Amino acid sequence: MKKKFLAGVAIASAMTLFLTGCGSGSDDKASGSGGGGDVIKVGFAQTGSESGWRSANTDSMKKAFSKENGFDLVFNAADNDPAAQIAAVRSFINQGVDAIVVAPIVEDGWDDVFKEAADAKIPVILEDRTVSSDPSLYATWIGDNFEAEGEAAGKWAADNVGTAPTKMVVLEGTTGSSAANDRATGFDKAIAGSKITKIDSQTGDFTRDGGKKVMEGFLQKYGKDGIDLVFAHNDDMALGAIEAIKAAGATPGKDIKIVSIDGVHDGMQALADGEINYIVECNPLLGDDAAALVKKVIGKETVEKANFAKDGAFDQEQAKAALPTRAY
Ligand code: GZL
Repeated sequence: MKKKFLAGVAIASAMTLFLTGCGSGSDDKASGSGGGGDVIKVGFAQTGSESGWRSANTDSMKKAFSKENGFDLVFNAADNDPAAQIAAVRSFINQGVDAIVVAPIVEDGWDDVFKEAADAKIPVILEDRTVSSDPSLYATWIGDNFEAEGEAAGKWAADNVGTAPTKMVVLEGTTGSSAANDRATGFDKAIAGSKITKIDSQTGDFTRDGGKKVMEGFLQKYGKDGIDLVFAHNDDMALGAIEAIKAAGATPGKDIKIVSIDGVHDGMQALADGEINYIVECNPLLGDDAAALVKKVIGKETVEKANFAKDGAFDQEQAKAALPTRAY
């Protein structure tokens, strides 16, 4: 995780404890709608529908923020457009929701609209990615440890491929997103000292089509014999890269090895089929925990500033064993 984010967490936790104890903005909301079993109106600003991970995350959130669970959900998917996502949050403020949940597409640019939410006494809860704003501007965050995911992927690459000179290309996630930034940080730390050389790196925006197009460009530039390893920031881009590698007459997972992050069904299937070599999981099923956090914040209970989901990792044999019972 970003050092600033974690540093802020330490400071803000104390502030959170203080604010919650002394009545944060949500108290006013709690005395109105949302407290004491009333329906809680929540605006959820989702990134869009860019990947299999995102679909699983949206399903999890919609199931958790249901009428049966005491919520009235206003959902917006911003089609991976940061300006549209900020506009959606502003719209939630104008609608007078009780709480706002955001899966921020990018880290920067949130200060103003979060301050508007604070002025309207509407708590902001972050889900999935993080932001560079001061932690005092949001009540809490729940998600996965992206830097640890990158480090686990890099350690696998260093231990299993980087023992011999290795030419690697990287398919980066959305530019400016904490998931892309932190995975890159963790991975680069883990491969330091190995024989892996990063020869190129470009964003595929977390989409299958983006990964395919960027990989096609790398193959044109370096040739199928000029690339030994692909690090994909998510499975969807890895799946696009597989299509490009096959079209170039090479065998993914053998001629060109692939390490990826997410663990979505199609990625795990490709891993089990030997077309991907290793996947570090990023759990998208955050809905129940996010809903519980919203209820705590509305009810002025003390919450941790950072709440981490648990992630696993899989090689090809482990994927075969896990596939039949995977929840997504
Ligand atoms: C990670 C999430 C990323 C996934 C991608 O928590 O933000 O965004 O890794 C998704 O698949 O598009």
